Amino acid sequence: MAAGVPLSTRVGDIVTRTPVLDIHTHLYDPGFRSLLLRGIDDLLVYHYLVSESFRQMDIPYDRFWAASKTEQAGYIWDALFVKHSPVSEACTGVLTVLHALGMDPRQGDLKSLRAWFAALPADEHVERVMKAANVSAVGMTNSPFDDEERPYWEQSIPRDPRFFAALRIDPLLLSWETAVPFLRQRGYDLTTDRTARNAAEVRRFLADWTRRIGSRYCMVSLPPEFRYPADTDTNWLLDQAVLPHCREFNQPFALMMGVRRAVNPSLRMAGDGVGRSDLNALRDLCSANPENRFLATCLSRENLHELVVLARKFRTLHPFGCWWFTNTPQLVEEITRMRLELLGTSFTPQHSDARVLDQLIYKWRHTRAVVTKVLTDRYQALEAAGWSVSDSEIQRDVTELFGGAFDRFREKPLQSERPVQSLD
Ligand code: RAT
Ligand code: ZN
Repeated sequence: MAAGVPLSTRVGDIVTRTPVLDIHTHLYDPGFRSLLLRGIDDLLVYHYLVSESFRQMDIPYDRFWAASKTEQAGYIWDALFVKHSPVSEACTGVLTVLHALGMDPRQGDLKSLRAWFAALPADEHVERVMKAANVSAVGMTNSPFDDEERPYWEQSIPRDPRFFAALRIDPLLLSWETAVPFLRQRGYDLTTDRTARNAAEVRRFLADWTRRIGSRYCMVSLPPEFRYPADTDTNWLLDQAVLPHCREFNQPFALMMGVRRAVNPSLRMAGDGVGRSDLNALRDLCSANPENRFLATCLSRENLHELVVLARKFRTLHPFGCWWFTNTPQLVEEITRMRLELLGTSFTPQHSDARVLDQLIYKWRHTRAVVTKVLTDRYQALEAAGWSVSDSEIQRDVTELFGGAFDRFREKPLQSERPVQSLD
């Protein structure tokens, strides 16, 4: 880049140009047809906006849920965009999307926005959004327990290689008693007893699904009450089935810690909350399983400093993302700054958690703005210490943050991290 170009511009250009590998979303590849959510109505009925809109509406929960998606979108638009200024992060996100796609929501109404999206075929829509978001690959969340999703895997559908699979196993680890009949119905011969034979059947299930979907990692979200070690089905399943499975397939196990499900069930998917986790569990998981690799993110802001310190102690632990309630510019800045200052570039700053295709645009534009700001500050600190960074070094670092570090971590050959015995 030409001499005299400000550091922030150099960093900003590289951050904007570098494609990102989005390691965790709830998107589906277009082959999954109606499971791929897209367009204005899906953007508006996003559960982040549902919970915000109820704060501004008097409509009873039941009436809202009985309404069609179009009507629900109308209620939310009216409450959050017409009657109030859309200043929250999730609202601003909708506007970032529309603006990037060339629409002015102040001109016209929801009807004309709907017509614009309706004219866009899914494949073209995917191309357009991935280009605008500059996303090269998208990690899906794939649950064999999901009755809508499973049939797609059971027939072979044409796959878009940019969408990769991740095996999600919350029901297995968190509701063993109901997971067992589900597995039995599908040909796995097991009971709820904690026996070696049952663990072997769970491993067979995990192996079958890992192969069937081509999963790149295995994943769970955990409540704040999660403890390890503990005398629970969850712990038994982890020790006897899930962690051995991840070792066998040389794949990381991803933990999303601190979600308190159904705090307000009337809000349905928007009703989940947050609780502070006990990260001693993660520490003990890492130290008791030195041949496993762990990806981890926490929902509680209070846990995120501890997570970074733990990652300094265990190179088998890779922090990722600013998840859900921490995905606001202020918190993304704080968390990313802290991670860079304590870990250098050996982490993945963000995943989008997009549920609607178009959200890739706003989630990544907003993240890129923060990453530019924070990286520029760190490079300025280097300059003050007499070390000036070249564009190729900036590029190397951004590539690392936008998927490179994740890929290297994921593909690391299995090796023992057993503590070295002391000689005395
Ligand atoms: O961020 C979200 O959309 C949440 O609803 C959750 O799905 C969370 O990301 C999860 O993966 O459990
Ligand atoms: Zn998620």
